[in-house]
Amino acid sequence: VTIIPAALRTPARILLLALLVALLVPGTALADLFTPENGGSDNADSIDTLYKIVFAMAMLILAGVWIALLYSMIKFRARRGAVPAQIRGNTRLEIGWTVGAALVLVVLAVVTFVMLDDIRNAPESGANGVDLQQVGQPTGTPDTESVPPSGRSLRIQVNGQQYVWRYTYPDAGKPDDQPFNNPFSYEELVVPVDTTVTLEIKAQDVVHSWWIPELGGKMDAVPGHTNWTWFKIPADKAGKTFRGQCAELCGRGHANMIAHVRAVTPDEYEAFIERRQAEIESSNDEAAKQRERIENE
Ligand SMILES: [Cu+2]
Repeated sequence: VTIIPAALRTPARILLLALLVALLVPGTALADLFTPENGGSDNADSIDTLYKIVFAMAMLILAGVWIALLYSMIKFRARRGAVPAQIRGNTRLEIGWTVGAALVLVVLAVVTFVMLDDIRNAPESGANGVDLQQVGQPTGTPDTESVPPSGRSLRIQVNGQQYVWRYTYPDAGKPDDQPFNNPFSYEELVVPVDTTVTLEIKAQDVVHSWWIPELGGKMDAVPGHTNWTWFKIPADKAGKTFRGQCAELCGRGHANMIAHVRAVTPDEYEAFIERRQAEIESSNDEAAKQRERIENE
């Protein structure tokens, strides 16, 4: 207490000071408390920017309303029983606040539609991305903006089921027509950086919701329907894991339905796919041997 100037040494002032210091200290913890998480993909960054613009406008309007309200309360306060002037039919005022509110909405709509392009439409993969010819790319372009204009992206199937996410990767060098031979993984999705990853999202039982906050918006996984979304992780994020969670209450085990996206270099991705394919092949061989043994008994 002795380091605090005498003028501030009342309990209320010390409390206020402590509160201000407490707000300043956990800067990083507060970084995304009021705004969407971002940093993992351009679409997440655009969502964050759009949110901040709308939030700033809303805060300005809130401040304006409160200042006018407090000013009026103090300036025009009256004694008990006094009746303030009854104003109605002020045409100029009424047109003013109608047009003002409409203008705010028009500005919001224009800003949103301008930024929606970066949020919805997938960009091309970068120069440091994985060689799509090498790792396999499904044939045929789906009718979705989640694929870049060239149609070339790493297309991964995401399947929601009670209570785990399953990912099916393209089969290197083969068309994507034999899903049971494709490399797959559960819970953790491994993706190369600087590569546009297009997700084909489905569900096999109930509605789930795919959501990795740092990689963009939510996308519902609906039985009998395919949804698409995309992300592109910057090259310097290799080695980072982005964490998410099924965002739609899907049953008793919903809380355990977590999702990780691990960003790796293109070389590491190719090695991962090769390893998975070798594991699937040896498992299939083992199963075939057992089947043969049972049939011959
Ligand atoms: Cu779920």
